[in-house]
Amino acid sequence: MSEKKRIFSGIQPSGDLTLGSYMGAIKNWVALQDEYECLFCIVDMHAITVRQVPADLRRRSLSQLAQYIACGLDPEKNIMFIQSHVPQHAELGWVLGCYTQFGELSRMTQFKDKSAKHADNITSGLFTYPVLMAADILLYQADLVPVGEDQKQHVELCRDIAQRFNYVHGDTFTLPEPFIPKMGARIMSLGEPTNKMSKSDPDGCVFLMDKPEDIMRKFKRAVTDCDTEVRFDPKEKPGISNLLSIYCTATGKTLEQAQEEFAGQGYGVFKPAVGEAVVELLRPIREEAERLMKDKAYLEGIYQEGAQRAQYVANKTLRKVYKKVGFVAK
Ligand code: AQP
Repeated sequence: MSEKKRIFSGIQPSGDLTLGSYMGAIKNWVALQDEYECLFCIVDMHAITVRQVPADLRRRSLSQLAQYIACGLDPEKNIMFIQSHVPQHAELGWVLGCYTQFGELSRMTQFKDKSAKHADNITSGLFTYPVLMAADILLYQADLVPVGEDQKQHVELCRDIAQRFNYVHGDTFTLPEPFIPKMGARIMSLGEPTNKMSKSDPDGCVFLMDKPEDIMRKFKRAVTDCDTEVRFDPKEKPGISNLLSIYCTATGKTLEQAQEEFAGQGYGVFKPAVGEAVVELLRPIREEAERLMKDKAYLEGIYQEGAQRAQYVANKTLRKVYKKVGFVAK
């Protein structure tokens, strides 16, 4: 690999890709791919921290790769792969778990939220998920991790684990920085604008593969407030503020420009305009992803080569780690 700084990021195929994951993460991946050496992963091992239907998980993993490419990620430039194809993730995950405190994991907001949502199936995998995520990042000595706001806490924990390991065993891991966009870092649900837009909440969520008529319907129904003013004020007007963020991220306009554009127009004009901006943003992505999904051999070639290239880098780190902790060389 070259001397460029390195990026690692991934998304779970636990549901279809959403407008939230696009605006919070993928959009930045595309913007940074020329400047950095990038690894983009489909983190299927994270997805099984909550129960999945196996056939759906398989289908979504492949479709996610097609959507990554359709969003503008160049498979020639970037290493794109499926996490379970690179066993070093699980191997480093085990070692790092021995450098992570129970108390640290108990404080993770996502664990608290997800264990409340899946109260009948709170697995140890769900609890130790951030350790596997730390392994994902540290294996590749990533400098930067472009994620949405909700993942900031996990990247900070990853730094703490790396720092602890480095302190005990000497310099081993690069300390990664989270890279969070100024606009679009936290896209909220269209049905419940005080909650994050999540793939597990299909009512409040726009999927990248949604048809234009579905997108328009979702935006026309988006929950707002009983006022009429299109103004950015997340506390008083969470629904409208969320729509403004989406509109600005989709069109590249500033909040000031957008507020001026819709001054005195009311929600009846504003909501469909946001819908149309998103339809135009997603149309080429959906069409290209549908085309790519018909070429399974092409996608297979990309994830197989990606796994090979990823393993080469991952192995170097893992060998170093195994030596440092005192394992006998093979
Ligand atoms: N609503 C969002 N706004 C901004 N960024 C978001 N991301 C996710 N939702 C939003 C970012 O996209 C990446 C997706 O990561 P993931 O799918 O691996 O994790 P997640 O955050 O658990 O996704 P969901 O949709 O919330 O899944 P479920 O419904 O299964 O709980 C990350 O970079 C994330 O920050």
